[in-house]
Amino acid sequence: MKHVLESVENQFETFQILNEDGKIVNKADMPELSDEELKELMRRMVYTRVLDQRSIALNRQGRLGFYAPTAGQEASQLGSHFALEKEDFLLPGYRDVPQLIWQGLPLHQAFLWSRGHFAGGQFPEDVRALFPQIIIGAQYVQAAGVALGIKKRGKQAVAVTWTGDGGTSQGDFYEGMNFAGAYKAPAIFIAQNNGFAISVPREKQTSAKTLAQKAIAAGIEGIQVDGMDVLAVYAATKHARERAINGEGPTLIETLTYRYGPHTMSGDDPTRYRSDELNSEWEKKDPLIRFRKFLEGKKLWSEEEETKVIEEAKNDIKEAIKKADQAPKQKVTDLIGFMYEELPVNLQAQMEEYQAKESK
Ligand SMILES: Cc1ncc(C[n+]2csc(CCOP(=O)(O)OP(=O)(O)O)c2C)c(N)n1
Ligand SMILES: [Mg+2]
Repeated sequence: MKHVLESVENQFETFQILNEDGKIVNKADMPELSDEELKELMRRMVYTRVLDQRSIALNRQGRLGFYAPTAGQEASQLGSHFALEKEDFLLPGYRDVPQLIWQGLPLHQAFLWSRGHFAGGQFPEDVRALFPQIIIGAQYVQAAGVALGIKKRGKQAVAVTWTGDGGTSQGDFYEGMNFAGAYKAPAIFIAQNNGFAISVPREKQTSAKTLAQKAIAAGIEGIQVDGMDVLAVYAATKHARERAINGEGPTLIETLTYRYGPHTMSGDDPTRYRSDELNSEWEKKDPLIRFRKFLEGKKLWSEEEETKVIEEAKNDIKEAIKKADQAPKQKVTDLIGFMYEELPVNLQAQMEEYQAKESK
């Protein structure tokens, strides 16, 4: 038995295209991206890094609510998202707000979502996504259902979901993949392995050598990717999307990544469970540094361009937080009205009660 396990585990190698020095190490799998697309990828990563820094600052000033930092995970989040189409359906976790922004969710709405304002969850019609899932792993089951719906309607689209390494220890993780596999539903399951579920290291969460191998039991494809390499994440997701659209079933993608900041801004202190050595080991793998080197080598990126993106991001954020501040204070009647298409009898009574109170 051990022999079988070993031989399966040893087949999972980390897929990489761009090494830490920004050099192509795998020409054969280099995705076909135009110069403009390569620059757009960099633009999005730089912008998102600024958004993270500003969100942390805004949170500390008491101007944002719940916030889960994203720095370090840009290649994993944006490389995978860049391989998708507008008609694909996104099922993100609480750390995956950047994918929603690049899918078209206005920034001020993301800020309202962070504040727990119901308007933050009312996505524009053309943003095909659920708002970020807080229940660990639950989005994997939802993604299986959405993917099956897409298949039944004969649409050329996929359902894509992101969870963390901790999410892969949940029952929902296995149920979602198994169900989607059984129906060959067009789903892409992404497990962002940032090494920790809050303070619990990945090694303590499972005996499995890789998270990607967990696909095997569901009878679906699994791949482990260097999650600090935006080109590798993009290529793996693009390939998974093609397979899904062609009726070849779902894929599990494990991205090896790291979050530089705390788990969330609600009191986590990562110095209690992560060493400076570990932090600097991962900072050397930084997705922005390596991609910047790659682009500079091709004369596609400069300091001026980067400064322009940073300024643009800062301005957008300033405007968006102003807009979020102008949102009407939420009322109990908004909350009740938003929940159901037709109000159940018990809530009708509450609605009337609060309408009367709020009109005073
Ligand atoms: C079902 C469930 N159990 C526990 C929690 C509390 N919780 C919030 S985040 C988290 C850790 C998740 O870690 P991981 O999946 O690795 O994602 P990361 O935060 O590292 O992105 C836990 C246990 C929860 N939200 N839902
Ligand atoms: Mg994690």
